[in-house]
Amino acid sequence: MQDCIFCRIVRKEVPAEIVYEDEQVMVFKDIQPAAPVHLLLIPKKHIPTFFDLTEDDVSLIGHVQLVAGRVARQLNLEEKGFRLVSNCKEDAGQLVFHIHYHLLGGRTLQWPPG
Ligand code: IU
Repeated sequence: MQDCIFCRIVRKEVPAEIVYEDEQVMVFKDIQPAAPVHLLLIPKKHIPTFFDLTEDDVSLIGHVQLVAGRVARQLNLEEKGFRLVSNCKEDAGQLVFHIHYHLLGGRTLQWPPG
């Protein structure tokens, strides 16, 4: 997608603090961190929302979650843990329509969210 901001980050047309990248996934720091650790994990493939996923994307989405655990371990979050959350469409607060997971950690998080 030409105009998608996260696709532009994937293509490195827009700067981001990338902490992990492989063929399928990119992980970078959120520009407005809500916790001491606040990363965004995205599939490089442009998929707007969970409603756009197909069977072909099952292993891709599984891979994103595998990477979440690995990156969190590298950031020493294994003992205390972290939250992995994804907002889907307007009522959930999705602002960027390219599927992404927020990985939040480094402090005690409240539940339920607002
Ligand atoms: P949301 O779940 O779609 O609301 O989350 C979008 C996130 O993307 C939000 O936390 C922004 O701070 C973040 N973000 C970013 O890290 N870099 C950007 O260039 C843009 C948004 I635009």
